[in-house]
Amino acid sequence: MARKKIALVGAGQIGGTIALVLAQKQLGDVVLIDVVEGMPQGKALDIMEGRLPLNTGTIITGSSDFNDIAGSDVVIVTAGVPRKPGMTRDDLLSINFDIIKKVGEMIKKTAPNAFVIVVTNPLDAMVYAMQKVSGLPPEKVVGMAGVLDSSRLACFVAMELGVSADDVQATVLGGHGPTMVSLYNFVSVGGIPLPQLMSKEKFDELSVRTAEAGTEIVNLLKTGSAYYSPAVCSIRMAEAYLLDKKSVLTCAALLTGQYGFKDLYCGVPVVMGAGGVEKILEIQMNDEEKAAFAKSAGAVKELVDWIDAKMKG
Ligand code: TXD
Repeated sequence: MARKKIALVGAGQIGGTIALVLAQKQLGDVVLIDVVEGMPQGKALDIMEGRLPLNTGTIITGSSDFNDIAGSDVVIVTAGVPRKPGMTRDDLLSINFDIIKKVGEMIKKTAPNAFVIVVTNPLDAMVYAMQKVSGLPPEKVVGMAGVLDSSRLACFVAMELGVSADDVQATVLGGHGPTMVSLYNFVSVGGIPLPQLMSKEKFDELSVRTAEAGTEIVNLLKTGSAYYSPAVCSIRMAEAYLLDKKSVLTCAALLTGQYGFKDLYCGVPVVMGAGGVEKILEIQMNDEEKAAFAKSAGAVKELVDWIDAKMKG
């Protein structure tokens, strides 16, 4: 079987970390692409030189030429400008839209069969733009956020209960922003429903911390945003696709009527496999959760309207 090709567009903090972990996982050869001349080449060579102790034969190359996206099986897009303290994700809208447009046009031309995972913020709007610009089937264009937001909630629950984080499953839906929706009844701790182990009041505190988790890290780092956990969450999605795992995870997917919304990317649970988003799962929420989801989707809609106007103009 031919080796898979994974293009990482954006070789900054998240892109570089993804390259290192992909080398360990040996899912395919990696090309790191960035506009900064020398940096992707340097990071690629640096990881290449660590392959003996990493026990891997993965080939990682660096490039400043978007043509090197050509023929990729998976493209993970982190290219853009990250948040600085005081900036919201939406402040990034205009700058990052221009970047996504360029990348999307190149994917359309050179890698039309790729599975595209967008990470760049504001996430739901950027993945929407990517699908429109690239013209790829919506099931092959997804946004990474729900895996991270759910992993953050699972982390906080595990810390609170003093249990192993990998025994906690959580589901966070909606847009990747302050309106994201953490679901109390959908957290399981080693198979035990969370309401049997934690009060709703305590959960609500953790849910607020989850919605603010990105900002908490931005404020600590001061020079950028989270990157280790976003990197490994992106890889979880690439792995689901490349290994046809049929993973059940939350990602930004194009809604075509599910949850009462149409032509909008928003975080929902899906089945992810070789077909990309093979199914959007519609789960039963209570009235409070439904209202919170509608509010969150409404916030995404405002950004999407901006993009639609920009694409027409
Ligand atoms: O859950 C999520 N989706 C996220 C998203 C979690 C954390 C961070 N999230 C967003 O990912 C963040 O707000 C940014 O928009 C992206 C990338 O974050 P990262 O921390 O990796 O940012 P860096 O280190 O600044 O890397 C971005 C790189 C940088 O090296 C630029 O030179 C490059 O993008 N860049 C480009 N590469 C290719 N092509 C173009 N046009 C380009 N412009 C900038």
